[in-house]
Amino acid sequence: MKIHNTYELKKAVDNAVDSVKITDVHTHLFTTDFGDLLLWGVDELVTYHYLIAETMRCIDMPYKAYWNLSKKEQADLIWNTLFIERIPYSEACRGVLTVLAKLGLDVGSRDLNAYREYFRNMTVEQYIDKVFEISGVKTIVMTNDPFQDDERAVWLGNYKGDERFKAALRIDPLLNDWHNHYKRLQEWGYSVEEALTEETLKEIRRFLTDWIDKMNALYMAASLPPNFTVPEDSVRSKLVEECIVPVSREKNVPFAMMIGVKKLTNPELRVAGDSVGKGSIETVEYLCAKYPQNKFMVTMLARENQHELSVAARKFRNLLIFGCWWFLNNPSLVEEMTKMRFELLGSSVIPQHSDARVLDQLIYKWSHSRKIIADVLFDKYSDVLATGWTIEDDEIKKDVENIFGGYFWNFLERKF
Ligand code: FIX
Ligand code: ZN
Repeated sequence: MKIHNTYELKKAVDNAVDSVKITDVHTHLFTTDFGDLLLWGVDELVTYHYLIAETMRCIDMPYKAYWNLSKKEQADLIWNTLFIERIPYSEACRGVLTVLAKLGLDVGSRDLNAYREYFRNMTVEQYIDKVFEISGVKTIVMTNDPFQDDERAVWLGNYKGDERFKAALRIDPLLNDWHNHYKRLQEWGYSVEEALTEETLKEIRRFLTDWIDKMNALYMAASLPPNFTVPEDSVRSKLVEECIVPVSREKNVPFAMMIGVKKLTNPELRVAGDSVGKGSIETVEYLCAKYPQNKFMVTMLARENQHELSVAARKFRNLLIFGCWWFLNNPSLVEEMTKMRFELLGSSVIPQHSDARVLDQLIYKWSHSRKIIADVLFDKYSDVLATGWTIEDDEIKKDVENIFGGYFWNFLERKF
């Protein structure tokens, strides 16, 4: 049906965005095969590391004392500090309230114990179904690291899987800390040594191939520091060009570079202690230009990298940019980045991923992002209509399906 006015446009955009089934290309969630690695429920939600960082700003408790508290005590402390003593309007705080509201709980009661009751008789399987239904997420991509022993054991044991959960092979230890991890590959039967001999490089390629096959990984990924540079005279640069790139091309799986993390800026905050630094767009441009048959997915953590990354994506069809990552996943920056990306790239971008670490977060991260992306799309479509161009509601539906996952699946299929 042709759209005749902004009322019909708003309705068509809201219907399409509210009903689209999402592919979430980057999360830290796990199938039930992995047991406690899958975090869920209100205490995990309230002790999300974003909220730990925000709480520790407000109290003088020694970090060590916080880490010695039980999970319930940590949640009680965070709840009291950020939700009772203050109005919870940071994005991570508001997210908790959105989850509680979407679950139909009495948010106004501010009663954490009542919220805990809700989960008392819930099984994880029931809750996975509920969260996928409420959030409108159809498929999530996990972060799977063979160097994590408890996770590795499941892959080597009786992993059954769940159609809704896909795998991504995460290789930070290999790329960022080869010196301390090459012995792991030796233990696992790969004839590597610390020096990157031809034999070692061949065996690293075999390791990557084995795990892509074992996991049926959709892509390989690594979180990389602001100074990540290729080419340079370094182990990491050699591993990228001699191992990651050839295996990525041969298996036709993208290499996802997540650039700009300053690890443990405050080590006492542990998982909450990482910060951000501007990365090198020249490295992204170099890799995309030198390896046109390879596919690269890139997200950068610094706001300062966003415009040049969008311009780089204009230059290279083998570059797919994704998400408003971590410290960028706030309404003001999601709107700014989404507008810029749609204006520079049209729909050939993945505007968002959730990065959910706790299952429940799919509900709020996607509720918040859907609204912003819908508003930006409405603006863009309105501008198009204002020229006299016509738009059909089916075209809007197709465009929305594309940006909430279709373009990602299409990118995985493409061979350059
Ligand atoms: O490297 C990553 O995948 C990051 O997303 C995480 O390490 C980070 O802690 C996070 O969850 C951010 O949202
Ligand atoms: Zn992540």
